[in-house]
Amino acid sequence: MKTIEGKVVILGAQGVGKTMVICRYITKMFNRRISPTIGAAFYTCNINLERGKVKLQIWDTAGQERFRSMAPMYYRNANVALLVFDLTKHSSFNEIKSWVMELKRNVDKTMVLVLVGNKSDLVSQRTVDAEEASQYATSIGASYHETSAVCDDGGVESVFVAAAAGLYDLSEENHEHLNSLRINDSIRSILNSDDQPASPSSEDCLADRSIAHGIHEKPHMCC
Ligand SMILES: Nc1nc2c(ncn2[C@@H]2O[C@H](COP(=O)(O)OP(=O)(O)OP(=O)(O)O)[C@@H](O)[C@H]2O)c(=O)[nH]1
Ligand SMILES: [Mg+2]
Repeated sequence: MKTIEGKVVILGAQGVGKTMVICRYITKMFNRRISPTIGAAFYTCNINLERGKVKLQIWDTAGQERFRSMAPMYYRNANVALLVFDLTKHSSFNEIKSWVMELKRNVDKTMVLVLVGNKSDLVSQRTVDAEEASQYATSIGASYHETSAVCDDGGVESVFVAAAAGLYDLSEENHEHLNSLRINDSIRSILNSDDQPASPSSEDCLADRSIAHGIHEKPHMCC
C-alpha cells in the first residue's frame, strides 16, 4: 500500500477560523482561548484512506495584514491549499478570490484546492449562500465544504479527507509532483487494512511551533 506525504497551506482572512478548524480536527474540541496566529503554525496528521495512508504537513498561516508578505513562503511548495472564509463575512469570501489569483500567478504546479465556508453555526448572520460558494468552487476546480468549529457535524473531517484524497489523486495522476510529494510504496502493507479505522484518524499534533520570520514565538494554546 502506498503512503503519501504532502504539504498543505491554510489561507484566508484574519479571524475566519483557520486555526479553530485545524484544532477542531486534531483535538475534536472547540477551544475558545486560541489567539490570532503569529506568522504561521505547523501541524501534522495522518489520514487512513481505503486506498492508502496520507500524511499531511499543515501550515496554518496568519490572516493579519502584517504577516501577508510571508504567505508565499508557505504556499509556494504546497500541494494543497485550504481556502477558508467566514460564511458571515462576504468580504472574506471575496478575499479568497484574490488568494486564488495569487496562487495562479505564483505557483506552477497543480495544487489541490479545497474551499471552506466556516462558522456555519451562525445561521442568522450568514451572508454567503451555499450556491454562490459552491459555484465559485466549481469554477476554480475546488471542492466545497461548510464547517463549524463550534458544533461540528462532520464538515471539518470532510475538509481533511478531501485534502488527503486530492493529494492521493495527484500522486497517481502525474509525475511533476514526485519531487514535492514523498511517496513510499511498500510490498508489505504499511497499514494492515484489517487494523485500519474505518474513518480517518489524526495524530502527531505539533502545534507548539508558531514561526514568524524564523523566530520561534510563544507556543500556541491549542492541542
Ligand atoms: N461561531 C463560530 N465562531 C468561530 C468558528 N471558528 C472560529 N470561530 C471564532 O472566530 C475567531 C477567530 O478564530 P481563529 O481560528 O483564531 O481565526 P484565524 O482565521 O485562525 O485567525 P488568524 O490566525 O488571525 O488569521 C475566534 O473568536 C473563534 O472563537 C465557528 O465555526 N463558529
Ligand atoms: Mg489562526
